[in-house]
Formats: sequence, C-alpha cells, structure tokens
Amino acid sequence: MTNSFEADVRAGLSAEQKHLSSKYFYDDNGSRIFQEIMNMPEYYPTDAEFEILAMQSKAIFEALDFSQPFNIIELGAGDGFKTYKLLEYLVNENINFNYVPIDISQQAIDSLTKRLSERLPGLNIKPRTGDYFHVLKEEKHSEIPSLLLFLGGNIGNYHPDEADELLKLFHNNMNEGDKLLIGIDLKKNPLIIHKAYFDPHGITKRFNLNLLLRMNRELGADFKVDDFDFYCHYNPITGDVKSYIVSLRAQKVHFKAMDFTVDFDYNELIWTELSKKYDFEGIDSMASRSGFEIQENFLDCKHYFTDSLWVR
Ligand code: AVI
Repeated sequence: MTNSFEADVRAGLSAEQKHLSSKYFYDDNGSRIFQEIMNMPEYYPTDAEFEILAMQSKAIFEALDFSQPFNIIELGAGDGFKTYKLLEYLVNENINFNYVPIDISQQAIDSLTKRLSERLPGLNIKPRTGDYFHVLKEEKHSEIPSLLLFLGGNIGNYHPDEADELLKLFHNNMNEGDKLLIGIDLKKNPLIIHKAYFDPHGITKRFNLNLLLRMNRELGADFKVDDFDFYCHYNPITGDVKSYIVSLRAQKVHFKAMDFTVDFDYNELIWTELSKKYDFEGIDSMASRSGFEIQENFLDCKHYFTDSLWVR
C-alpha cells in the first residue's frame, strides 16, 4: 500500500491541478474521524440508510428470492453499524447465511467482528481485511448465491469512469443471479448537501487535513497543518461535491522519504474528494453500462438516499 501511496502522492502533487485520492483518507485515524462524521446530525446519509435497512429488511430479503444458504459479502464494511439491522433481522428469522465483511482498515474489521459476535452470537461471520478491489478478485466463485453489499454511498466517491470500471469488476466476480445492493446518495436540496460536507463542527476539515498528517508520518513530509485549510463545493447541476485542501500561503513541502519537494502557491488547491449525487436517470444508465438490471429501489422516507437492488 505504501508504495502505491507514495507513487500516487508524487503524481497527484506534481500535476497541474494538484489532487490526492480520497481512498487515502482511511488510515486508522481517518477511519475514526469518519465515524465522527457519520455521527454528525448534518451527515444525513447514515441515518437515511439506517432507516432503509431498519424498516425494509424483510422486503429486501424477500426481493432477494435466494435459496439458502447464501453469502452476504460487504465491501467496505467499516464498523458495520449500517448493516446491523439487516443482519439482526436475518439472524432473528433463523435465515441460513454467511456474512463476509471486507474492509481496508484492520482496526475497523476487528471492532466490527467483536461487536457483532457479542450482539449477534448466532451470526456466521468470516471477516477479510484488504483493498476490496483485490480481495473480491481473490474470492472464489461460490456454489451458493451471493448478495454483494456496497453501502454508505461509497460509489459516489468514484469518478464516473472509475465507478463503471468498479461495477464491471463486481459484475465479473459475480455469478448469474447474484445480486448487488448498492447505496447511492440522491440529488436533493443543495443546502442539505452543503451542510453535510461543509460541516459547522470542522470534522470534515479534520478528515481532510488528516491526509497531511498521514503523509508526514508515512512519507516523511513536513506539512504544517495550520498552514492549510479546507473548502468544499456542491454543484447541483452535475451532482458533484468536490472537496479541497487549500494552501494558506506560498510554501514548500519536502518529502524526506521520497527526495521530493512540492511548491504551493498562495491559495492553491489540492482536490481530495468527489462525493457524487445521482438522480434515477443517472442510476439507470450506470447500472446498464455495467451490465446490471435494476430490480428495485429501497428509499428512506425523505427520499434522500436509495439502496438500489441490482441483478447480475
Ligand atoms: C465514504 N463516503 C461515502 C463519504 C461521502 O459521503 O462521500 C465520505 C465523506 N467525505 C466527507 N464526508 C463524508
């Protein structure tokens, strides 16, 4: 991971428009800060998806129409809180399934496994740690049907071309009849989206600036975090939330471990994240571009978010 981190940092900070990938937000500190984001009242996707899974687990299970046993493979499981209600429903109904959570953070997977084993002792859990691009490829085709979970609106963090590529990769690693439940954040009143990302507590700012601390620690960089700020902007036409780190002065940053120096202009930006919002037309075309058929959309009561069930 460090080698591709190093290469991506070098390429991203050498580019005309500086950029870093938001996948590097999630070291153990970043994963902890993301938990704080999910607990903020302004960050509606967590509550919206929790409501969908709490209120509609039965409908989702029935829509699967799977023989038992089956697998539930969760990509980017995090602390698993969002999935808990679905798992709880299935365990309480004595449904025969294996839960295979995958996450990049060992700490998140450990705490998820511990919590779930305590709270749902009847759950058959087979945790995996790693980059799910790789882990999914490794997962052998199974004889039993699988439901892939890609929840939390993570697809919004991929640029449309990369999203297509990722969904095609899922498609290639699924058997015919397997299903994908994908969480997608919907376009809505721009002020609601703005507040969720430009939060008044400064937690999302900390989430972004943690990337500078990570580069200091892992790549020997000398970023002075106080010399950088955070900015983000929602474009309601395209549905793009774009997040940036802003250099508050002209400055040089040296990466000791990489023999690399970066010059920042006053107010220069590093683009760190895309959090794309979709409408149903956009969801339809994304599904068909990657070879899936949409079976059903499960929405929260405010219609902020959908867990969209796709069939391979
Ligand atoms: C993980 N992902 C879906 C979050 C999002 O909403 O794009 C990450 C995040 N970035 C800022 N706030 C939350």
